Amino acid sequence: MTQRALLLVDIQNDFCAGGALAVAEGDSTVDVANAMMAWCGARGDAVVASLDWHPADHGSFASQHSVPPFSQGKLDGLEQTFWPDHCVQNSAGAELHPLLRQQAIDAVFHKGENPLIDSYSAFFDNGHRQKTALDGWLRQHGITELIVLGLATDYCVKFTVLDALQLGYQVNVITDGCRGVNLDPQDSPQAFMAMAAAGATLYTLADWQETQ
Ligand code: VGL
Ligand code: ZN
Repeated sequence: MTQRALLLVDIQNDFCAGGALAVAEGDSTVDVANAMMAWCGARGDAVVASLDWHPADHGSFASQHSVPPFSQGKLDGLEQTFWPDHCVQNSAGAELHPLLRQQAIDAVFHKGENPLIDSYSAFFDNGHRQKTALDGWLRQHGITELIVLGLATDYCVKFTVLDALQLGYQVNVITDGCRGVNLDPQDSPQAFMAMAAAGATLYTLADWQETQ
């Protein structure tokens, strides 16, 4: 038996309805997350969550560069989309969605705290310069397999999944538990294709519950 963990990516108010960087249907990830937490809880699987957790002057914010939100530029030498201010540390927008069953979460991992670089992946910043505590925690708990869902498909879910695969985890993605920003409407389907091509297995919640 492999040790498994459910990883909930950035299911925060700012990515949901009314939030600063609201993703279409972002809220609909919550029911899927709660269903998966119940499923995993019943089997003794760990549940962890990542939080996008930016200082108010984060370099990924368009406001810091006097450019329009969603414009493209460079940050620390890397291609960067400049976002509306979002997930500012300790703000209401950075809190987990109120309907998420938070009591079932064993550990929370913050990312995006360094104002000089963005961090889509829950494991590394975008330059792969610094690691979060997530990989160490998973290894300490003997976890080798992940089930991933959350926000946003085309950014934080995608890069979290690609890093997890590179780190050697077996990765399952619950696709209907994810929603994307979709600056281009093809971004989410392409992100799922990239995850699958890199070795992730894609399931709907119903597929997962039927086959596992
Ligand atoms: C995210 C854009 C900026 C995400 C975070 O959670 O996917 N996207 N910061
Ligand atoms: Zn962010």
